[in-house]
Amino acid sequence: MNPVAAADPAIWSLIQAEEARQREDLELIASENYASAAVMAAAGSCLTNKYAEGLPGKRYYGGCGIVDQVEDIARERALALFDAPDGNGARHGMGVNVQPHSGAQANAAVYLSCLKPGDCLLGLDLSNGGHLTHGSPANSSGKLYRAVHYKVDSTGRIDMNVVREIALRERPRVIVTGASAYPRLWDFAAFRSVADEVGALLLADIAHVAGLVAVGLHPSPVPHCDYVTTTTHKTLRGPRGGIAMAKGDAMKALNSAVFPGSQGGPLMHIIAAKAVAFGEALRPEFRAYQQQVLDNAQAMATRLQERGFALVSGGTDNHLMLMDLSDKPYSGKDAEEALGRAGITVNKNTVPNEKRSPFVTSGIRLGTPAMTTRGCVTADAVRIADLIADALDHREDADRIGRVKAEIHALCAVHPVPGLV
Ligand code: DSN
Repeated sequence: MNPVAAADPAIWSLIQAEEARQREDLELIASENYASAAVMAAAGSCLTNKYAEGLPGKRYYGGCGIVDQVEDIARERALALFDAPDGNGARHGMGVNVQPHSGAQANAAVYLSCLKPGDCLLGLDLSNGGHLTHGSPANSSGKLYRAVHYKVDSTGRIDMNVVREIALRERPRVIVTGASAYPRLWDFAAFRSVADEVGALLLADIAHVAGLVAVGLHPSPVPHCDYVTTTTHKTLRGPRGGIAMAKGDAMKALNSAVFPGSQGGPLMHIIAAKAVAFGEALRPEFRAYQQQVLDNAQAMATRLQERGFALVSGGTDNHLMLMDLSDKPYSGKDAEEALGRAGITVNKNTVPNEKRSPFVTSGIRLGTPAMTTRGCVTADAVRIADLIADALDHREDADRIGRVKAEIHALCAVHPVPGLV
């Protein structure tokens, strides 16, 4: 019997219910994925019992000899993934801290390491696809620092001339690249040139595209940026968590900003799970997986547009797309709810020039990382796009929604989640 089942039937039954939901329904939230059984086992290991404040070889606790080796392996693998993007083995001099509990913690640590309260930070506007930690007034990044924002243009893309104009006017200390809902590639070299012109530091938050960056299917920020942060659980397919990288001497201040600056003891069980995930990402199969993520996103985007749905920027270059429902008689919230009834999990999302509140919105965000992990290929992606269109076009028709749900559940049964079998 599972020990949780024996000790705590209430929690066990909820874990079982959530596992059934993950198995049976189709997960299209762009920031979610299914970690492998090995990653989950490491996250559930006895390493949760160990305190290890400090860094390997420089801890404030005894008994850290073994977890030191775990953290060293995690750091080496992270740098093997991200610090040598040119394909010739040459490193760019990045260091890495694998202790941030999340992407938000990683970003907060970077800011703490290089900004003073009141310094200016320039990032992508939240309602245009940016992230809370890129200077939203609701987040410490927008409360402690003077945050200013760039937006996408009328085509849904970032216009570097506008970014440059804002940077010349505002003189930010840090320019932040990266997003939660931007379907196009980032031109890190162009951002570097703007940063150099105004004397700013450059941070790339690659939380969404990290898996694509790791295998060379998205340009790498490493040659151009002073700092790179990412979560480990999205396209990278590891445990929930973050890492923070800095070039050269900046790593020392970043390490101090993680601990003791903003965190206490590291989660050694999660660091072990990160190491396992990085090991998986270094294997050739991971590149094939990321290519399929892209192929599925292309197939889905094309079919949705054929079915009359507008996508922000007219398509996608990465793992996600943003459906703009402004021309439809229903909101993003309505669409999320209708797709939920059909067994398809998505999130409502603001679109550029949003007229509705963030709790209602005029868009939904779709991503292919999780469905690709369960083995869906482009023919499945086209069919899923048709089922999404059917569910939205007939969202008040319970029979039609029921038929979509039955087909989605059949598709998911044919493609079981590898970590849950
Ligand atoms: N990064 C956000 C997302 O993309 O869902 C969560 O903070």
